Amino acid sequence: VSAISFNAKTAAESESPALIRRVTVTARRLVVEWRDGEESALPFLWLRDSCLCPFCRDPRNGQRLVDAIDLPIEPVPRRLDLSVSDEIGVEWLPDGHLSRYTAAWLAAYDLTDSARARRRGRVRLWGWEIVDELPRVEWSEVTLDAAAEWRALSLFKEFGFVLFAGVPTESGMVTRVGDHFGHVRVTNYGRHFDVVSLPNPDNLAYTEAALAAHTDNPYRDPAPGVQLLHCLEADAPGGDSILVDGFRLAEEMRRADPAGFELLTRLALSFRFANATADLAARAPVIALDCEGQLVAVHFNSRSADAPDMPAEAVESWYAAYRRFANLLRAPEGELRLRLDPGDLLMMSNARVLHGRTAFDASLGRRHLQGCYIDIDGVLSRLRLLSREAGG
Ligand code: NM2
Ligand code: OGA
Ligand code: ZN
Ligand code: ZN
Repeated sequence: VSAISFNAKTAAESESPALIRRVTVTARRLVVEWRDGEESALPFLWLRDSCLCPFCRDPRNGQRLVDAIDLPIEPVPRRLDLSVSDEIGVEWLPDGHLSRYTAAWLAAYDLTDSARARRRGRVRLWGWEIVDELPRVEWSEVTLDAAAEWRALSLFKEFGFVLFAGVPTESGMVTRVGDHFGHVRVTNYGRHFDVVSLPNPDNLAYTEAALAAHTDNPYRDPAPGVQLLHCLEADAPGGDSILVDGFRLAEEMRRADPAGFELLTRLALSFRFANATADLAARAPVIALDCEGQLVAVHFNSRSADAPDMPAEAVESWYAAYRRFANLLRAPEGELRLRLDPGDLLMMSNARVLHGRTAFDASLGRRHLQGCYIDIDGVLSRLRLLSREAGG
């Protein structure tokens, strides 16, 4: 089949400048040439399967009414209709089905590398240098203004954390904030937990000891996606907070030691937490990737690491890789050091950002944080809803 090309309706024929300049049909692709000269080559099968017409999607709820397996195996356009600016109408062979695709839809779902990267969202990898430009939002603004809330969640997505300032220092407020953005996950630690120094602690978090940067609860399946920590009292000397961008250092590890990186993604570590009422165990790699090799999560918590369960012949090289990554995580240029004041609330991706604290002296003053966990899906849902309102 030779390429057939169609000139889209020109800008002069409509009010706004057209986004689509030209549409070409090749053997298996509809090629859209955009105003800026970029091209998208969209497979017929994918287009036909993505049809938005009322026979393919229920207009009441947008849910699909057809399964890809019931579609023609090799759909081919018989005719294109370009009479409406920035819309492509397709009549399909062999079944005569009619589909329409708007430029906005095609741009949003485009399959080019840049479009796919845009959909993943902007990620800003950071180190100590962001100390003067923290992703920080006043809580009072969030409660009054959807745009401020959108900004806060966009910062959370970009940096992996956001600091809310001025959250009322009331017990249980942390779960109010958690339920606002998602659904609080009840665990063996309760709906929320109090991080204070206790006489007979069942977890090292409940002491005055320093906590090296870690992710929480890797012994849980799934590990909590998001952690909230609300500072209620901070009179004790010490107890400064440390945040580390695990994704930045995982990318550095990938560059500096590809073989070590690969070991940390391929071999799982065993994590465990056991006390009188819980015995939690899960296996997870220190660095988790998705099926395309993108970072999904870092699991790093030496306090809860069980004896590694891995093939004996892999042990030495795995430890060498682990040591290298742990040293990257400890390097001062990666550490963001903050002192939380009462009313500060950190909301962190527990998959990306590691947190820790310096030791404190509870004999000289009180220190009290309250924390809870929520899942990430609720947070991202909230961000999409707010983006919808913003027309984005
Ligand atoms: N606490 C504070 O994951 C961990 O074990 C860190 C978690 C006990 C809920 C501490
Ligand atoms: C925790 C924790 C940090 C702090 O409780 O898991 O990491 O600042 N606490 O006490
Ligand atoms: Zn359809
Ligand atoms: Zn923690």
